[in-house]
Amino acid sequence: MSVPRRTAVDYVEDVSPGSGTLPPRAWYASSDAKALSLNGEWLFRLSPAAGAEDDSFAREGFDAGGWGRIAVPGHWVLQGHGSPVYTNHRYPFPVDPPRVPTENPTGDHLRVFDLPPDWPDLGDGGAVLRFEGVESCARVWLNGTELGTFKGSRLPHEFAVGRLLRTAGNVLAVRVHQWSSGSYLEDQDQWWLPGVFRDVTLSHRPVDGVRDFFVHAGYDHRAGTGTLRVDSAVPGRVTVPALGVDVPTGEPVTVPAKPWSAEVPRLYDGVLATRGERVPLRIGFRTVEISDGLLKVNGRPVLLKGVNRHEWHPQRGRALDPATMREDVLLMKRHNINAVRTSHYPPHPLFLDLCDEYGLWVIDECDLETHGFAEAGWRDNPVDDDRWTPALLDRAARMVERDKNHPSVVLWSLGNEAGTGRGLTAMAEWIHGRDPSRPVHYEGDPDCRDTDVYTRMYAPHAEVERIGRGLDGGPRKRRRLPFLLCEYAHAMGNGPGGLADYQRLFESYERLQGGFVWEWIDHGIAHPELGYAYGGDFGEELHDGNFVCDGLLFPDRRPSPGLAEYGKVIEPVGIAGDGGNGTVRVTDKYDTADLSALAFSWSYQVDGETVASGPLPVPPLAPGESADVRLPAPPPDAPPGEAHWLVRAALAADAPWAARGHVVAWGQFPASRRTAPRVPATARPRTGDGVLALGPGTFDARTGALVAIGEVAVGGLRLDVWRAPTDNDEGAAWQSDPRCGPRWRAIGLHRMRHRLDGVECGEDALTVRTRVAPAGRELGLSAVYRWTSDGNRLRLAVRVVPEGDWTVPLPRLGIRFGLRTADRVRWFGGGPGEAYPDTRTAAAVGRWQAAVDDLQTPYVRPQENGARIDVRWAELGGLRVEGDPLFLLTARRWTTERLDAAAHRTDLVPGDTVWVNLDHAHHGIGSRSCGPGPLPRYHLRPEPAEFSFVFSPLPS
Ligand code: IPT
Repeated sequence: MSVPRRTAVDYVEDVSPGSGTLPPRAWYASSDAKALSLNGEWLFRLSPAAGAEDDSFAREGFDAGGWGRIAVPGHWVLQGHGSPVYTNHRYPFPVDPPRVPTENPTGDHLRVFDLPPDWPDLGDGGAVLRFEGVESCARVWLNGTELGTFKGSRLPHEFAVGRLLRTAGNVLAVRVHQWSSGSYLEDQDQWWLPGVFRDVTLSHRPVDGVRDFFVHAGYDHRAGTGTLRVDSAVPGRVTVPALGVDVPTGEPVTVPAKPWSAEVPRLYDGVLATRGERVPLRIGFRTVEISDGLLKVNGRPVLLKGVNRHEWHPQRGRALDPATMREDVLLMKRHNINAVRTSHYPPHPLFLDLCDEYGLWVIDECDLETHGFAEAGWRDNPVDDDRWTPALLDRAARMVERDKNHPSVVLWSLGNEAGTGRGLTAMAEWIHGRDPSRPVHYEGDPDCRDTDVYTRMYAPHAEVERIGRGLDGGPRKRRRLPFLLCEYAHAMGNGPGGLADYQRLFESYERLQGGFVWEWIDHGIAHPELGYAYGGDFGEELHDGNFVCDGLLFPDRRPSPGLAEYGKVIEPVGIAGDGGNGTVRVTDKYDTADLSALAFSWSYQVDGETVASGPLPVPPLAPGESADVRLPAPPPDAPPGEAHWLVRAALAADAPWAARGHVVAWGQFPASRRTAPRVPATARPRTGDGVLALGPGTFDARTGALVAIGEVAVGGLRLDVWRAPTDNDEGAAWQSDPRCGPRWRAIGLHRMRHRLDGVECGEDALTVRTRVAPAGRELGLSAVYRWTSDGNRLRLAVRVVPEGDWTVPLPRLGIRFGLRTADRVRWFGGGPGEAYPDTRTAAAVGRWQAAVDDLQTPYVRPQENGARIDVRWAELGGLRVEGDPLFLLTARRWTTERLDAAAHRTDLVPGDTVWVNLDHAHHGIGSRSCGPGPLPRYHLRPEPAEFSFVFSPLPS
């Protein structure tokens, strides 16, 4: 028996993109035509299935008295109706395209509105109703008449509504289905968040008003001229007062002009005027080309220092307000980021305006990902099935038509992780035809059949280097293309490590034109009990945990240490010491700008304190040029101590994105060496009363355990090799190569036992011999603690020798102990932020201080964090400790074991002890949560090691 399906819901599963919408066109923020924002509070009703409710709500006079309210733009699952779902690439429903589940949450949205009093006469022209973004499928009625349906969540859709409008009491009804055939094309790694999540606008369309238009603004770098031609569906005139331009549409004009670039984003204000409407233009002249195997803008190759940006706000999801978009752009600019890939869909159009204005190179990516088909070997992949091609072309056109007039957009991307297929080829062909001025990007096709750049994700350093050298082979076309890493350096949790090593490669091989860190911001959802929620926290039956928190910003947009590191690594000015001959080498690493916007200064620091400083005149350098700049003589009256030069490049004047004085680049290098602490072993151990005293140290005479230093109680001091595995230690489950976290746990490094082998009280030293090893294993570490003192200070030398068959690196190697109180920490060493061996570029040697609570890095899923590197000495809890060699310092109000066990920040409850780790070394961080692990040189190999600390009580 067959039951006919209800026609009302057929459109949901139909592969077509929709019906009744207007052809796509260029977006513009404003014009002199009237517009009415329909954002605000709407009436809302949620049904469990598409077609569960009839569509009578769209009719006039419908009584929505019992309905809830919802904010538009917004996602209903973030407003108390249902809950969000996070999956990385698996579809959260059975894969049977184009069918979707019967359980298809459907949100009916209702809004009654009047036209403002100054709205033009209804007979005068038409009106357009525009949706900037609705996830995933909508059906729309105005005043009881159905306008049509659409899919393509992060793409605009418009309906002509003039004939239906009335001055008062207009009833706009929008039915939104969470799942549709379109969902198969929108399998991006993110929360599934249904709703009308971008603006809804009604615009008056005057007779002879502007419709679509295409601003062509190329730049001839040889002639220094820009050529402007504005093609317009409705003819009119184009004026650009600053350039004296006043030409009809369709007619090219060449004028002397300044080019637009991400570094100097020169925009010219203009107007496109048709008989019925005036639209402001912001014109940036630039020419993008692939020539000599390089991606060039205005004749020069560019080095992309990019991030992948998903739209995210911890309360509002992908419904971003303009202030948040601006904050993203400002944060990027302040961290030297010059490029954005709009992973993996076109952003809110205002964001691109901001990129034009502040200067960012943009890869605009289409709203397309079919990654879940990888699970079944890409069988039935919609991008290789002609039935879906109209939907794909519709998406390509909606992106290109909307965004084509942004100078910041320099590449079009077909989408992400969609395999290969004829549909992608069709998209590329259409885009190349419609806009030959921009190259096409797509990562998923290793042959580069349809693309103009060769792009990869998460390639390890060695492979990137091979590509840079041109030794990667591959199809002939690909070998001639410039190379980008459209994703690399997975910023999940602590990390990413290895950024500086990638940047060195990018700067060494011209074919390597940079990359885009994955990703900009953690998609944590603000949660009353958990702090920030991630996958699984809403009871999803399939989910991918905290893989959704892998950004350079925490969900609240606080920069993580990864962003500080990235900003330092990609500085546009190289500042390097010369090994002591009194000069500093300054290199202009901008693509197009000279250094005239920057003011250089030097300072001379002794033991981390600045003792002299002054301006540093740097000759004007062109991009790529270097100069050796003479430093002043070291101040003759400088106190003795370890000295450093610090040279900074700061904004010489206010920029739109940061104030004068903002430091863009810095370099620090030694001017003299450090002298390690020397503690002659002159004090004699004294025993009595079960305790043993040595200088300021008190020990348990039987076990040799340290009890106190002076008046300061010190508990549990012992060797420590365990760290709370980071996301990068854990690695991604699908990776076949060895992942450290699971191996460490398998061996038992998190449950090491300490066997006491001997306590020897000698003439001038207390020696404690131990063996540190996990149950069930024969491998272990012999650890010998040797304590000596000069009467005032207590020196601990630790000698560690691995025993047995070690096949994994150690997580860390050092000591840990507990202090009763410690609120603030002062240290001389690397700071101010967290740093590990391969994430340490941003650490500057100096005197720093912080509250213990502020030493913690608030990773959404708690994990090892907070180390300060290259510490010479630190003071905390009434103790001073000096290291030989330098050490890493970590201090927190919970143990590493508690940190390891925590799933959310709120699981971390301070105890009454501050646990301090003084580490001789740490294993590198790497990027294994999606990419390669730490480079071999950052591995902490189990090898014999010796390190020492000098403790002394601080005067109270
Ligand atoms: C890559 C995806 O393109 C991106 O969307 C994100 O999921 C990222 O990984 C990991 O966070 S795909 C990767 C499995 C190679």
